[in-house]
Amino acid sequence: MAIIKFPNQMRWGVATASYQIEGAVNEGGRGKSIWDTFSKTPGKVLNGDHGDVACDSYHRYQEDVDIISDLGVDFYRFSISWPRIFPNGTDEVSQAGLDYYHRLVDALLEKGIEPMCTLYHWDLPQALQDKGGWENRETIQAFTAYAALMFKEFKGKINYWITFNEPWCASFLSNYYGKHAPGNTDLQIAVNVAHHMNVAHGKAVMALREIDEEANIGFAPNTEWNEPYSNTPEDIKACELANGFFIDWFFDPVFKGHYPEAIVEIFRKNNAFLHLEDGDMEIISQPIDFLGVNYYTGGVARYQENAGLFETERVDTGRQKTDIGWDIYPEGFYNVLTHISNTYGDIPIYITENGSCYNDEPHNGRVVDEKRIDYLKRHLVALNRAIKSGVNIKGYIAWSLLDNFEWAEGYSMRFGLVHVDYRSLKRTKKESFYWYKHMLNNNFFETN
Ligand code: JSK
Repeated sequence: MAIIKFPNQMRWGVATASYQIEGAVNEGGRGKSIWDTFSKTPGKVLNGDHGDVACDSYHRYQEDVDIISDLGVDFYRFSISWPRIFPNGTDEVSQAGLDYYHRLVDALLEKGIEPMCTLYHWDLPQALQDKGGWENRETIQAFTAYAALMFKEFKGKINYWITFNEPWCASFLSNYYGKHAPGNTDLQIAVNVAHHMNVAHGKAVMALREIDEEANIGFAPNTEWNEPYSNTPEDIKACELANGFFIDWFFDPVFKGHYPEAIVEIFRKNNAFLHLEDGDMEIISQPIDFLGVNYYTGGVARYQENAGLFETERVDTGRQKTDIGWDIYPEGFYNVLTHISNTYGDIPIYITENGSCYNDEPHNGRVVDEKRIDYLKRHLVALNRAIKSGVNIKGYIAWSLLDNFEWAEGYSMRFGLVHVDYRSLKRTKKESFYWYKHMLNNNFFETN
């Protein structure tokens, strides 16, 4: 047994995203997003699930804010649905959409909860997709206008902004692997999309500097950690590339002002090329205030000829998995954080997502999700080790407040600290909710 104690300044939170929880897709003048289209396309989402109702947080936000307040966190990380604000992506603004987020943010502030707001958590207005979406450089300008409006509207209320959540998912998973909206399977499109999102990120940072000198801004890439199966140069290189696809590809442009040559070379071999315009890299590499890190999983990997873009394959070493099939790999969390700190310097880091999928159901009003508590503890130990090693960790935000629409997995995969019954929409706090509440009340916990 050991006592794991966090610094007193450490801040804690819980996260959600608009399309995953809000529902009310036809209310308040909201326009369609690419996830409305994708989820209604047969075969794209498990069981034909979609976000029409989701957790109904559009109507139940006050109940959700009360739950967050009871949890006792400092931060609530949520996202704004771009098509609630600009139903057609650009031009006319929906006042009802703005009003909804003002009600939510005011309810948070009323309870002393700091809002952390993500601008792009994957729900692009369908009207923009109809004009090419993120493949089209005009979307950069549309995003900048949307971001600037949000900065003006919420100045003094929202002091933490995240431009893009998991740009790897929004570019490669969505446009090369075809698993998320809009569902393309073309590496050139994915590379263009990734680059345009990076430019849009930089433009939004520049807009914030003009509008609000007090507020902080960052982005939240998703990370994985692949540990080489052996110490052969082939396995080591394969893992560097696999990790670099998530980390270097998205971090180097922002922190170093260039793309990583090894990965550019692999794309080139696959006939996908970077198209840069003058000034793009200066825009992308604007200084940011903090980095968000999302981490869920990792594992052991090795070189395998012709295995995907990076000729890398995961090896099942018999580790435990969560219910979504992802390896539980807390050492990878420690390795990602120390690697980022060593490579990119002392930037303040918020863990913007970490959590686990376990599909426990209520029995007599209780959801006994001991495995989620165990996952949390093991990742908080890894986080604590990273802090002790000098990584500049400012906060930890658990994914997720609620069970919700888990994208291509629909409602079948539950990540919440709070259970949602999708028929009655009743919320039930899980044992992990009470564990987290108790832990952050104390700022320490005991391992067992
Ligand atoms: C969870 C990553 C944001 C928040 C959470 C899903 C994810 C994923 C999911 C990779 C992936 C699937 C599957 C198949 C093919 C490529 C959300 N985070 N979340 N984060 N990441 N194979 N390649 N070798 O809901 O909204 O890939 O991959």
